[in-house]
Amino acid sequence: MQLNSSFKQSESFSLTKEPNPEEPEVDKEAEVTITKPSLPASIGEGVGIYTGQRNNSLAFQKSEELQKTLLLHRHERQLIILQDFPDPDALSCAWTYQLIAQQYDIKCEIIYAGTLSHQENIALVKLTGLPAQRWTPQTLKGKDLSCYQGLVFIDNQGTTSQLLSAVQQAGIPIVAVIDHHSLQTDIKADFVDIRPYVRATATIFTQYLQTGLLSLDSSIGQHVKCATALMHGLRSDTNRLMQAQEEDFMAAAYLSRFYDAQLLNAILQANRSKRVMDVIERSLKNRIVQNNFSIAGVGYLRYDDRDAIPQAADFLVTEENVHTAVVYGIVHDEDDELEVVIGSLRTTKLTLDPDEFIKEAFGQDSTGRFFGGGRTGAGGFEIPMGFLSGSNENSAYARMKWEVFDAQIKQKLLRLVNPKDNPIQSE
Ligand SMILES: [Mn+2]
Repeated sequence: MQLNSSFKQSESFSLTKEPNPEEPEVDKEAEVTITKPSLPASIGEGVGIYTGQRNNSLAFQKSEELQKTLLLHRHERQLIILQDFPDPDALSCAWTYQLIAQQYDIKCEIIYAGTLSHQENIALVKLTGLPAQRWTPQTLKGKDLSCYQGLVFIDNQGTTSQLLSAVQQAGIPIVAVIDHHSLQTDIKADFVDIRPYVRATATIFTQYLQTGLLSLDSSIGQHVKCATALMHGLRSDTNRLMQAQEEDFMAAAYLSRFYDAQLLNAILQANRSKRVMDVIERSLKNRIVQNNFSIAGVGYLRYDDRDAIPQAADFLVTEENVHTAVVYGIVHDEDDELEVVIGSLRTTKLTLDPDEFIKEAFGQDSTGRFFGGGRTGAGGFEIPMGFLSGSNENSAYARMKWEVFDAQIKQKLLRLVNPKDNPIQSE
């Protein structure tokens, strides 16, 4: 596993203003083989005490490492793999990587296996011309994967993509993993930049831009659109900057020089579909509130409406006396008869770690893989239904199946919400 000292360093990251004697000094003078990224004076000077030293040195070090990696992989074709249901943070960062890599004659295709289901994501892709493509596992079968020399995982570590096993079987090596979720799996890659304390991968990518990996130019339409996409990613992963920390604000400040506020507004104005509104209504109707947790099962929903689940959780967590909301449902893909239980957690409770909570609640599958995880304030889980998938033409059977999953998920959650209760007897 190639996790270097800077990753370990990041784990113990804190907002302390004291200089950390253990922090290794990055010897920039030693890097003679590559062009040193040039840091604009405005982020190096006069900007707060701790960011001045610590974060900049990590950002520099990682930018230099990434630059070296890209130099080693010049003229390649790479696949950037996003989670099955990519969000604005993932989409914008993948685009940024593509633009950075272009300078090294690396051609990247941005792919995801699921669907763009949130209305804002569809608007983002359409309005900015963001070059992401949907490749289902079927699409992959028809592709000649031998023309790709590298895989890149952005805003994920491969564990949330259906495409992972197929691309790994094709023997394509992992070139880079850039993410802000907690470490999900053992990673072997040329370049790893995982910073769980950063609120958005867009912050990491903006730092790459700031250290000179790509100089944004307001007169280039694509740069303006990409900066707008990054601003959207950053905002949406930080609950409109409300959970942003200094680094995220610094990144937003930098992007503010380039982004198109009107375009961002147009993306944010995208309306919810009626079906999404219906799922939110079901979540309101079905919710149970215990110990400041709001828990709602919403039954079956179509694959394309999957994003209604996090949106319902976003809404439920706004209720008075609720700090954490969990919403889940059975998502079905009509073509494949594939069913999976999908859930989202949202919390405003600072001491609740969504990653820990979800791993503790649902545990692991038979291969040792967790059913979900999370980042600050948010988490998600996916439980494949395997043999029980399909046959929902029989509505009594479909209802029974839902009731069993609903009861099982509630039991697992309530065990953590009310540690002393036995939820079966209490209901
Ligand atoms: Mn993210």
